[in-house]
Amino acid sequence: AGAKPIVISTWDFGIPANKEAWKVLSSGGKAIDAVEQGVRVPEADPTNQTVGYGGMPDRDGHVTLDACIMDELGNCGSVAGLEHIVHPISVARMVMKKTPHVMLVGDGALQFALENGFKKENLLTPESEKAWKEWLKTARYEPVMNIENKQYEKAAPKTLPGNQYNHDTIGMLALDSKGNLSGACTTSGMAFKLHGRVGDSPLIGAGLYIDNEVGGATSTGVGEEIIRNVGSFLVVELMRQGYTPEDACKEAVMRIIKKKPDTAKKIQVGFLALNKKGEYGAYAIQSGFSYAVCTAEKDDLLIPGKSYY
Ligand code: SD4
Repeated sequence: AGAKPIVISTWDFGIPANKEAWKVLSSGGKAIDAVEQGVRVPEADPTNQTVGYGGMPDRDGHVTLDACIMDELGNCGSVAGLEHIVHPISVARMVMKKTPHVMLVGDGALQFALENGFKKENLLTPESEKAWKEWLKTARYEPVMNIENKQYEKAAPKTLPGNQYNHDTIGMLALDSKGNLSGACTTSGMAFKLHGRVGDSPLIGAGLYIDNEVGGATSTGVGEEIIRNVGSFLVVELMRQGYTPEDACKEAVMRIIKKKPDTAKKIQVGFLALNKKGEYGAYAIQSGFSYAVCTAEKDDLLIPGKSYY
């Protein structure tokens, strides 16, 4: 009790998302409500081509969304490959609340959403459709780096088909005034992925993990490498052993680099962690990763994540 609330989230679009989450936290609300409200902001933003509405489609032109949410009691809900719904995070929360399951996928997730009052909408914006059609000309699947990474923008310019807007999931972690932790993670996944491909973001333990005794972690980047290492769970378990949030994120990144040094040179993966005391940290393979922090004192901070390269 008597904790100082804090919310942190991935990338610069975490700033407006944190603001929304902060409204909940600053009025004494629950972390689980804060993270849901927070990530709904980028989900609804059509200019954000990596989350929710406006997200990049898969190679067949379908916008398929992945999201999960986890609370302080270890309750969790998740959807993967969900089409036509602007707020997959709220569907994930409903899976958590209303069903005996953790995860729904594809048509079943859509059916569940529609039965629960979510509206069916077209998520493919003209901009994302245009980028997809451009990509189809070569149809090369080369997920190279996040768009903020200047160093790699040269090698893989945004204009090069297949490289646009590939990794920018929002992962958010919050600690509320009662000292409870929750997290949310939502994405349209890797642009131009195979139809049916699921990333780390909707997988509890990979894209997100919360243990209210210890802390929480979330991830962004090439999901396959995060899944292989059960990244977010690993970060939380390392914090349990006494690692600081940043050291835990670093060790999780090092596992990826150690196992696949050549792959790691060419991809981005970043972890973000928050512990029970409200201490936070991040670490990424490549430079260019950033995260947003919001507390009563430090409103709207954007922090460059440390990185291996
Ligand atoms: C995925 N991790 O689907 C997501 C993509 C991502 O920043 O994080 N982008 O693999």
